[in-house]
This record gives sequence, C-alpha cells and structure tokens, in this order.
Amino acid sequence: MMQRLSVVATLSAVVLSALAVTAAAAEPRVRLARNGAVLLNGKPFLPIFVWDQPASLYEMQKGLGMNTIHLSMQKEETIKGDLDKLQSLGLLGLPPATAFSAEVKGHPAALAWTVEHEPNSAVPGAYKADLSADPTAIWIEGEKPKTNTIKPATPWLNLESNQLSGGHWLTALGTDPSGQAVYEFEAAKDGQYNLWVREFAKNWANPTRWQIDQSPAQDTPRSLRSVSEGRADLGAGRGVYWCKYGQVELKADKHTLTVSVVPGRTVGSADAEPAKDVIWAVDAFCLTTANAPPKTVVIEPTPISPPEVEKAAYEKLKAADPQALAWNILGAGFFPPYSNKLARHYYDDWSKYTDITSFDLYPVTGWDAPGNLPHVGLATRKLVSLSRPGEPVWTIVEASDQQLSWTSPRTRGSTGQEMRAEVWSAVANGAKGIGYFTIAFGRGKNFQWNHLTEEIQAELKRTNAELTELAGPIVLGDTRKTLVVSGDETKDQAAEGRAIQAIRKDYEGKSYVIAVNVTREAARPTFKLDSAPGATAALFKESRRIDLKDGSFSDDFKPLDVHVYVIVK
Ligand SMILES: [Ca+2]
Repeated sequence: MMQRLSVVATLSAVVLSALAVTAAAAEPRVRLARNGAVLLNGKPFLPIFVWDQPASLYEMQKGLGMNTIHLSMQKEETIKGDLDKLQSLGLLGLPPATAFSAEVKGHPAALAWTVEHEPNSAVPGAYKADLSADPTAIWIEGEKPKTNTIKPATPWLNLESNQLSGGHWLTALGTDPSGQAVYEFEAAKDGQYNLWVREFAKNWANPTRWQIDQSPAQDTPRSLRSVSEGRADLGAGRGVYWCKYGQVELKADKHTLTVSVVPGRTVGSADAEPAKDVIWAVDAFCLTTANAPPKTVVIEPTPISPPEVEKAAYEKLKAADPQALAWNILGAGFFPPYSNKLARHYYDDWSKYTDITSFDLYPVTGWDAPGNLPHVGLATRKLVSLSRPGEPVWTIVEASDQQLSWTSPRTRGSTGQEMRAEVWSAVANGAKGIGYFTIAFGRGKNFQWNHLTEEIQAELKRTNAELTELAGPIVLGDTRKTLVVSGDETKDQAAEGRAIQAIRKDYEGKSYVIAVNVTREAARPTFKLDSAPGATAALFKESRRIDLKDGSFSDDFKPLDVHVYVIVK
C-alpha cells in the first residue's frame, strides 16, 4: 500500500512538471501555485526581501542575499525607475498598489503590489455611559459649563478622545489653580443623589472644590480614590476614572454646580508632599440615586483602516491587471499576546482582498522583550490559521537595532543567533516568504537605512543562502504527512511550553524536517515521522547523519539552535 502511494505521488509530480513546462509561455512571469508558493518562471521562489530601501542600496542588499526589495509608499514617482533598476540587478520589487499604472503593467520585476499596511490597529469603541439603572440620573458634560474662568491645559491634557464622554473634558494644567466653572441642571424628582465625577485620576490630580447652589463648598479629600468601572486609557500617561465626591439632597427644581481647582496636587499619595503644579480635568458629572457610577456600554473596537480600504485598492489593481498579485502587511494584533480584540470577520475580509499576507513582530528591538522571541513562530502559525487555503504568509523579522523613540535606550537589536532563530521558526510554522526590517530611527535623531552589525550581516548572508538553497522544499513541500515532536516540554511560557517549533516538508522524494529550539535552554527532542522515505537523516550544512529507528530520531539542541534534517532513502 505504501509502495503504491509513493508511485502515484511520483507520477503526479511528473505530470505536474510537464504541465508547468507547456503552460509556461502563456503564464505570467510571477504567479502563485495552489499551495501559495511563488513560482518565478514556473520555478519555486522563496521571497527574501528587505523593507523599504532606496535604489542606491539595492546592490548592497543583493550582496546580503536579498532577492526582493520592498518599495516605500512614499516613492511613487520613481516606481518605473526603481523596477527597471531591480530588473537590471536580477531582483524583484514589492511596490505600492497606489503606484500601479499602465507604464508598469506586467513589469518583469514586480512581484506583488502592496494593497494595505497594518490596517489592524484597533480604535476602541467610543465611551458611552449606561444610565438605564437610574432613569432620574442627571448627566452634565464637564466641557459644557454655563460660565467658566478656569484656564485650559496644553494639548497634552486638553485633548479630544472617543474615550471621553462627548469627546472632550474641561482641563487645567500649569501652575495657576484659579478660576471656576458653573453648571446649570435640573432634577426631575426630590431625592438623595450621589455625585459621581468622571475625571483625570484623582490620586494624581488636584483636589476639587464643589458646591451645589448656595450650600457650603466642599473640597475632595486627598485620600479620595477612583473606582475601576468606566476607566479608560487616553495614552501618554493619561487616564480617565470615576470618583465619588459625596451626597447631596436635591429638590425637583433647577440647580447650579460650581467647581474649582484646589491648589496642591496629590501626586499619588494622600501623605505625599503636595505638588505646586496643576493637573486637573473633568469629563462628566453624574448625579444619581444609584450607589455606583454608570456602567459602560461595551462597543466593539474597530480597525484604523477598515477592510473596505483594502478591497478598493485590490479591486482597482485587479481591474487594471488581473494577473498582478496583491499583498498586505498586518500588525501582530491577530496574535493573542498582542491582541487588540478586533473581531475575526475583519481578518476574514483582509484575507479575501489580497493574494499574499504578511506581518511583522519584533520582540527584541520593538518590544524590548528578548524572552518573547518564540512569539515570531507562534504568530506565524496563528496567521497561517487565519489565512485562506492557498494564501501564503510571509513573516517580517528584525535585523536592526531600530532605536525606536518609545523603547528604553537600553533596548538592543537582535543578535545574529536570535534573528536566525526568528527566521527559521517562521519557516517552521509555515512562512513561505521572509522579510527583514533593517532601518534605525535613532530615537528621532539619526535615521539609518541599515543599522546592521557585522555579526548580523554575516548571519543574513548565511541564512539567506540557506533559505535560497531550500526554496523548493520550503515553498512547495507537502506538509500533509505527520511529524510528531516529543520530549521538548519547557517551562518557557512565551514558547507555550514547547521548546521546539518544527515542520515537515516532503519534496522530490525527500522529507525535510526544519526544527528550531526557540528557548534559551538546551533540549533533546524526539522526532517521529509517519511513513519516512528513508532510515537516515542527513543534517543540512552539518557533517552529521542520524539513523532513524521506526521512523524516529532524537537530537541535541543548544539554545536557539536550528537544525534541518534531510531524510532520504
Ligand atoms: Ca465630556
């Protein structure tokens, strides 16, 4: 039975390659195979690309083993020139779909056209209070006083946000606590009302002096704390929270509420020396007979760029050239540790309107979290699970110390060993293309296209040469036969408890097992192959052979080690 199956497989391969040859003349130079492999002139091609480089650096990148260059969204006027130069160097390009024109239609150096770039950042649903618990609740917007002499804050605090009721708040910031705001409101019935205030976290802000009608004014105590219900992050260290100021007796009538800033900011503790500066902001007041602040109406987050944007770019591209390939780049928000809780249907739509999808995740230099290195492979696995059958996933990894403005200055770039593990763990989870990010932003001062250590450059040359040599099995290898990895349990939670990320690719009569130890500890896993094509595993680029016993073998992995086993008769 096993024998017959392998004969059938071999015959199919012959028929397939014959078809590829006869159809070649009518086919576009670049197309996707049914499993998502890029075929270049009918041959398997593994895109190895570098993010956004100027034409003057194409040749240098080719020297590092890149075969493709991503072209910036900002350089549309030179797209034909860029593609011509790539063609002359034997490279391919990934230009923006917005730069597509009749002039570059069918250009032999165009691999695919970018239809979307990180659309999946999430905009949280707008803040909305649920007042249904108390039909007599009185809602007063902080930013809508009848009269006001409090000086507003600078834009750091005096901001617009959909996490604020009505989009705004009343602010004070600086050194001057003078001024007051007066609000008018009407109570529908007599009663004891609680005064809840949604404001800048009280334990960091100035106390508030408040007064209903002509009753005595009261200052909020320094020990007053916010509650968690309805809190929202406004970014850059700003947050909005509910606080209970006190209780008031109201008649069914018209009233006034007068507020002012009390000098001496609380700075985190009632016992701390009060600060001289002023930080104070009020989003809304709620007078309610209920004993809790209003609940928040949960509204789903939405993407910063909805799928309709990609759909329009995709349809325009396909209308101009049905054979042109579309690709998109997603942020890592689809992967639970970075999840921004966008609903699945957005990803289904982004997948629908592209031929190729990709993502970037930089645990070392982007998140200052080298321990999260296993996430690159696990996120690749997740995106493969979200993609359509036949839609390839390309993974973009970190090569440079990016010197981002928002990371600690201590943050480093990946080492050559870390970058190598990221690349091969992406492949071991199904990536059919690898991109590199090589830019440094110099923390806003010193931009560099390529901030690459000598160690990284050497590793790029080695890894890219190996990827190129294994392009056939990586992009066209059949993954349907079973590979079971055991004995690799680890306490490393970033690795989800498994040290080894591995894939089996059957290609041209051989089984390739690509395996990476994504942890910082040694491991000795066992690999078991169902119907292995032979009893010996030769290690790619190593002078070792391991005999299989009943389709199984074990091997030693040092931290972040990569091994590729070629099993042949
Ligand atoms: Ca407001």
